[in-house]
Amino acid sequence: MSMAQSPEPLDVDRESTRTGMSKTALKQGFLDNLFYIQGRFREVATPHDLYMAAAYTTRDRILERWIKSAQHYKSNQSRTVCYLSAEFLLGPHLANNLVNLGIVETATEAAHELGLDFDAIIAEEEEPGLGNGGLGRLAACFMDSLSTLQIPSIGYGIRYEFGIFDQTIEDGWQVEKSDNWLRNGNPWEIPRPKIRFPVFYGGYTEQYRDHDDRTRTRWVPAQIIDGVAYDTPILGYGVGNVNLLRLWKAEASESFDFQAFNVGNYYGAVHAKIEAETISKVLYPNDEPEAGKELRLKQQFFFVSCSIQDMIRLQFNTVGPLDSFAEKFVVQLNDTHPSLAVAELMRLLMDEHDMDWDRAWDITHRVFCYTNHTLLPEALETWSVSLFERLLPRHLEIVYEINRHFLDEVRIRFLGDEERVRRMSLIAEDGERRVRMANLAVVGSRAVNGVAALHSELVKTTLFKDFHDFWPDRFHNVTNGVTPRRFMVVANPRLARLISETCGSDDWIRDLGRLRDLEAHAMDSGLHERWHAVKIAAKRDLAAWLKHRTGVLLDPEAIFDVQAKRIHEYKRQHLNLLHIIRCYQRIKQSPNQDMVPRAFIFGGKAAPGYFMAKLIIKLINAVAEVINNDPQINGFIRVVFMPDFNVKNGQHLYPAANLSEQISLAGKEASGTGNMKFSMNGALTIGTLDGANVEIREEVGKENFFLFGMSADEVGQHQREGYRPWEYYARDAELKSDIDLINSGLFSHGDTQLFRPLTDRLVNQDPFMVLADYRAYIACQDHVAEAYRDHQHWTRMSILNVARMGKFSSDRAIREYAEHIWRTEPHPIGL
Ligand code: 6GP
Repeated sequence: MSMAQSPEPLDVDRESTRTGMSKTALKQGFLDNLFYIQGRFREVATPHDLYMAAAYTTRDRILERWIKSAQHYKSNQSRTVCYLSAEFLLGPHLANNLVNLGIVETATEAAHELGLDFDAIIAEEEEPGLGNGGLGRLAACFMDSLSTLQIPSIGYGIRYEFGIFDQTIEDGWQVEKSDNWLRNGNPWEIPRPKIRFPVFYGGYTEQYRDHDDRTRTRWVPAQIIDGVAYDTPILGYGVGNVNLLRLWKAEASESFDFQAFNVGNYYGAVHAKIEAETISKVLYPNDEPEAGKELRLKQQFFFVSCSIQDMIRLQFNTVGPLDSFAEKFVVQLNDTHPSLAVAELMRLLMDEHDMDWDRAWDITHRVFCYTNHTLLPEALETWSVSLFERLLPRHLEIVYEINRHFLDEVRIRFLGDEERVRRMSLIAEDGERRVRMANLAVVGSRAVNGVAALHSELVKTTLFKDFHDFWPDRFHNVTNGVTPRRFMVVANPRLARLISETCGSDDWIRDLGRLRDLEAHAMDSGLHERWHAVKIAAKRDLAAWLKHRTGVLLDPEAIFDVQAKRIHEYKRQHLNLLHIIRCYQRIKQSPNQDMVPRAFIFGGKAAPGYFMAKLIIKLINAVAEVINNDPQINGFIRVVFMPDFNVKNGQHLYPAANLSEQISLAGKEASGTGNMKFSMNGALTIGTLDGANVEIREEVGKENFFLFGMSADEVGQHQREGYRPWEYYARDAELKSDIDLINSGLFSHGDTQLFRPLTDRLVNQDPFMVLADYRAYIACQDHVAEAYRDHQHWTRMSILNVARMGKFSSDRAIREYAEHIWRTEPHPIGL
């Protein structure tokens, strides 16, 4: 090592290279990290080395705050929110952490002075895709808000070695590639090899007499696996608080079976290790999945058991005796995936910590709260009793016992109503006996909430009606929100700057209600011009990005009409497609008509086993190919499918959209959060009265929202009266001709069968009532096009959409949880 290659000492004065926020300190810190951690000097550093050095330099500054937070929380015995979630879809860390540290500009200048391309460094980061979408991304927004609101909290989940698959498009079809996100190392996590808990599976239970001669139960497992903690610091915006995301990795308790090794069975000796590690190997790629997979149940128990054991350890380390466990901790169950926690806490309190049933139950049912994220029946988890018993024999006993106590109460309240008892039971008895995880979560929790007003209402009146009759006070609504740090400041810095300049401050970033200050300027033509310029710039960026990745060139003057979310029939990407085909046919029929140019942009992954969703992707690409290459269309409308929609790529999409497609069948989308992200970035929404759309429309004003389609009530009524989609097909000539065009083979090189499963399903079954809403959707899209012609007016609506989005900050959502559900207080950590 020659001296010339070691980091050049800069004048850092008293400022530490690890904590200093000045440009000089950042530069020195960066060079030190490049040299001492990556073992590189400038001349030979790869882009990845530069990214790693930037990440460590940022992390150093977060760690200092983290230690302070941890010390404060410990000595104050702060009440702690534990957010249990099988998924955390975090998105890239670097840019977000720089924003939350408040050093974006300094860091950019520092990089510039070192001769580095900072945008390229930021783009180098591979995002941890530890979630499917909906509830996983919500968990990530909530972590950001918990820290920003200075609420002590721990996110608990699984450190999947492979996250959600990377999507590529080949010949128009989705192809899944494994997501090896840890391949190049993860600078944001800190392994804690000493924070390790045994997790049991299988075996049997037995009774024994303890030293006081009481009969007790113990679980003799067949398999023991270790869970090891990996911690990621989550920094709040502009505060000293750093909370913890603790993800568990599965390891064999002994990495080598020496017995087997000694008898010469080398492969057999490592087998146990491999088997153990499968548990945290891969995320199930199903949004709202169908239950049934043994490994998934193992995963759920794995992270739940580690997390509860960890809480008990923390309880002993801070407060002491377990009696005050429910005062120290509140556990939020993110959907039913972690609901085994109810039985696991009971087991640990009784079997390991000597409590009797009543005391253990008193603590347990005060600890848990449960959020429901879907009404779709196929997503409601149940496990066959036989599988459950084989993997978790002790938990089955506990579930039965909870059920016995619970159903006794039901019987006393509703004398003779055995039908109700049957419906409310934790065990489904019709057909194969199954454990109902949602019922377990409701019975084990003191609060249950839905994620938007309409959804929470439907939870009370349909899904959990019996439970609501029984415990009306247990049910709440907390409408979802998203973090404006990532989805405005990081994703759309131009817009953020314009808003701050217009409002005279950047307070809106921590208090999104302040966006209302924009309203006073909504008529200001100067602002209109700048607003429009910001949008056009984002559209140009996206167009360049898409051109590079797909070869399709979009016209930045066209309406950017975007639908980006998981591909699912209930979200109705195919309704959007029918409109595109309508536009195409209109141009073909009268080529000279005066139409507003549009770019239709799709993004989203389909579950690998969901045939219909994959066929929809194929159809989008097939329609794109024909329309984009038709000389008569001449680029007037364009269709493009953005491959691999994830958090990072989404950040290119939200700022560039003019129109946000939120067109699910009313009653099916619990909330949606993409709807919020688009609107915050100045897109107008075309949508049904579903999920949070209802509240978005209330906030932005009905004149600034394109509403169409049946309401949830109308959907129900129509279904009760008998829905016959073929009648719509037969009666509406345009609809018929759009569907017939798909069947004609035009989009499939003459193959008239390829899309038949899709069109047949629409005409014959149409479970998500695409045809019933078709006419209203087309009419509404015509309004959109007309409205877009008046640029001034459109821009004004766009400004008002942003100005009125305050409610949809995840800070507001977390404040509501804290006040009404968790009863937690902020613990500010000074800077
Ligand atoms: C999703 C819902 O589909 C979506 O509407 C909602 O915005 C999101 O959760 C966050 O609340 N549901 C899921 O992701 C899911 O897996 C079991 O539900």
